[in-house]
Amino acid sequence: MKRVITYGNFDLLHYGHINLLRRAKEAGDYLIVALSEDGFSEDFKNKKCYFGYEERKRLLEAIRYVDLVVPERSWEQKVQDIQLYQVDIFVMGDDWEGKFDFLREHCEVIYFSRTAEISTSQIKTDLKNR
Ligand code: C2G
Repeated sequence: MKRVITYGNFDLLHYGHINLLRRAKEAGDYLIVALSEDGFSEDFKNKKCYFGYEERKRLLEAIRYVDLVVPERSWEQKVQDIQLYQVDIFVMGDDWEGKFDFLREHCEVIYFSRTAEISTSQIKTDLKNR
């Protein structure tokens, strides 16, 4: 069984995220999502989530492609996660292209193209301008 992992806030969840999760699942058989905890997101990613961790976790668990949601608490946990969850493939959108190549000694690394036309900031702007 090929185990895949990916990381993110997934807030506000939109079809760009779903496109990523679908391709991540298609790359293997079992998809783990390491979901940024609120504190990590605010303190280290400078992103204040609209939905709290528990709500974002429930949303992700309702997606057919997602098999397990675990917390992302630090930038440094990826190698440990790959070992702990016996991960074969690490996946991220290509806005992260090259940033996680150091993981190639532990597992396959794939960067999928982002869904260009949508982003949470774009959604917020569009809603404001309505
Ligand atoms: N994504 C995408 N297309 C979009 C928006 C996002 O493919 N239009 C992808 C991103 O490339 C990422 C995933 O969806 O792979 C989650 O996006 P975010 O929630 O913005 O994740 P990010 O804040 O980049 O956190 O340790 C890694 C970080 O936690 C990644």
